Amino acid sequence: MIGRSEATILEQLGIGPDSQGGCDGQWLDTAGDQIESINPTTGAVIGRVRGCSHSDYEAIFAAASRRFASWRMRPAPQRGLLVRRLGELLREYKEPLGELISLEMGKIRSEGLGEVQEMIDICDFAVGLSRQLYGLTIASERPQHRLIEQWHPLGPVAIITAFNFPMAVWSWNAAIAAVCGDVCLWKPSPQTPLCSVAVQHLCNRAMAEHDAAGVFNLCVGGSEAGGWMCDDRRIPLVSFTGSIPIGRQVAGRVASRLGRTILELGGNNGIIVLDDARLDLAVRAIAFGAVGTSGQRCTSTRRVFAQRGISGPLTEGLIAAYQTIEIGDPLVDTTLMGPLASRVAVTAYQSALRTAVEQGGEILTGGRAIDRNGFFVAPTIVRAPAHDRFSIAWEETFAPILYLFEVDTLNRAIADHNAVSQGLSSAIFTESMRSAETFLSARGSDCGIANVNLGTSGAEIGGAFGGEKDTGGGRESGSDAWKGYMRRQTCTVNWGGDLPLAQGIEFL
Ligand code: UN1
Repeated sequence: MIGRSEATILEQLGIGPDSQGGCDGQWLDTAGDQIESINPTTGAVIGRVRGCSHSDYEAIFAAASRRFASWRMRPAPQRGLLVRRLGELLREYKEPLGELISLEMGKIRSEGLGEVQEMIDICDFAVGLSRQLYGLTIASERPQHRLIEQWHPLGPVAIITAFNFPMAVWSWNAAIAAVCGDVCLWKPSPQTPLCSVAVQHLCNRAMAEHDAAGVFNLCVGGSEAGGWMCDDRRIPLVSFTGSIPIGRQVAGRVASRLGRTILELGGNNGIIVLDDARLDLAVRAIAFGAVGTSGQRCTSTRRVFAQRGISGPLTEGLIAAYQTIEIGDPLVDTTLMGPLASRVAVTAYQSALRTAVEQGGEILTGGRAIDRNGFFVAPTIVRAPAHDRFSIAWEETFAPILYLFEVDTLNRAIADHNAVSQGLSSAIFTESMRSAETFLSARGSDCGIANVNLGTSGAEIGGAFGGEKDTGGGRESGSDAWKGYMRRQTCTVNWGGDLPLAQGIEFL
């Protein structure tokens, strides 16, 4: 089946050929640079968005900050109602939103819909959370004293997102921040401005119905706009998703004014497959991890460490699976792999493969750009020499390139797996409890995510999402990641008639 037309999708979402990229509940007449949205499947322009100037940014900030003054005092379960409404709207518009993601970013339709589902899920999670922002009561050492910990809203939060999850990354931050009592300023990737405009339209409706204009704000722009947020002392938290080099700059700039960051940067995710693994599961998981989203998830599988006994059948199984992958228009139902996001990404793919071959890698399947409109490449498997002599595999190339290593032991596999600078997601395939638990133990995977008998990508929103080392250490989404969006206050109340000092100190 062929997907609906570009015009139908845009019309359903209320997006015209020219949009404004600044909004605080009302669309601003923005005066920044015009950003073109390109369809990576065709290379053609989908629409244009006018970015924000510095004075647009100031106007949006002012509205957000005015809203914060009242929003922080609204009871959290009532703040949850705004997010509940947003979740309802996302359900209603799931199809066109998912299809817009495919149009503007290139991921296949079912993954686009899956991305919107992640937004719906995080809204549900945040609504529940709005009644569970618990603090602790701690035993005080002093008589007739009560010692408690409570959590307060932090302030205006900047959310800077990447092209590969052009809607969901925002939601993992914004839904949680909103119930925590923060207001949000979103700077999306300039590669996917229409996705942000579409989501903001829905935010506007939810905010209008809940007297909450200024909670979700949009500020489309390039790196300059991100810089305004990083350097703005009025913004206590910058949540940044993107590359390690830019993340380093963000971390430095925000830290120099002693602000907080939540960083979700690059991954270089590996899967260990031991001789006793279920081959069928491993093949499917690796294929989805390496080829899904055309290898452009930060959780994409990039390295496989196969034990010697299973390496042959695994390699054959993967090559066979790759032959069945249909590449093409991401809105066509049978397509399993769409284009890369840009021409630059195609060049990076080609250059990584050149280096891989120079360093002794052998291309087993794929290995070339596809000659057609748009930014298409063939998914590629490279048989790699020893990990420590193959430095191209230490880098994250945002493309469907999989490096296969052969290892003798679990210990060798873990050592090689952990030898890279990134630490986002990891997995092992084995039927042995001891091997699986070793991988999950303190001497096992050093990543923020470690899975057994499933792949590296496709995490659920209920867990905390993020990674260690150069991945940046931030956690978003579920579990107790909400604490990153609030300020903790320790309060001691003396309800007695005396003034005992802690640590038994006598004074006056
Ligand atoms: C990303 O690629 O930036 O675990 C996030 C996953 C998705 C999130 C990916 N839930 O693959």
